[in-house]
Amino acid sequence: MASGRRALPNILVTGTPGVGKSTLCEQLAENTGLEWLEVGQIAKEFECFEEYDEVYQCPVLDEEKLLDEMEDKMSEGGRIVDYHGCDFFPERWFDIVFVLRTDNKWLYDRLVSRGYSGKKLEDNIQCEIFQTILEEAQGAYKPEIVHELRSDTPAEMEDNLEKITAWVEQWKNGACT
Ligand code: DAT
Repeated sequence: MASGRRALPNILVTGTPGVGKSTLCEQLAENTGLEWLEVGQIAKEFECFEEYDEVYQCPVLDEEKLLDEMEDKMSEGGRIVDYHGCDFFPERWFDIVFVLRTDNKWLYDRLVSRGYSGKKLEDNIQCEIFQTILEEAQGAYKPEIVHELRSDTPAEMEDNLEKITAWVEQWKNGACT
């Protein structure tokens, strides 16, 4: 067992919008008792925004302010974080990183039903085609803690949930390094 290991792990779930991060995290928090930190909610609550991006129709995140707001909880451990980017978080925060991946034939419909259109829709589809977030995660964290998971179907979502829940249980029992 590594020295200085947290009693409860911190987990990052990342991937293109629509791949299933929040659906997975909500159930994972329920299964494991870990606290799910919704980055979007924290950003809103503490007003961690700089300006408004007209093209993407969303406010631009003030990353430094957000990280300051999250630091105490992340240092404690036992948190699940989901976000569609991952390289601005401190590497030391996470014990394991999951990158959810979805085939575009599914992702397109999910994003359209969320109201995405035009450039925002196309850019997010391209982001998934070019596996941008996977490469971002692989560049920001040690390869052995980065895991790519398919999230095309409800069965795959269930399987991912079971595997991650089992991993957390092992950690709680001191079996992971
Ligand atoms: P994200 O948080 O990555 O933006 P989400 O959890 O909000 O994604 O999911 C977007 C939509 O897609 C939501 O209606 C649930 C559905 N979905 C997510 N993962 C799925 C999967 N593996 N199989 C079927 N539907 C899925």
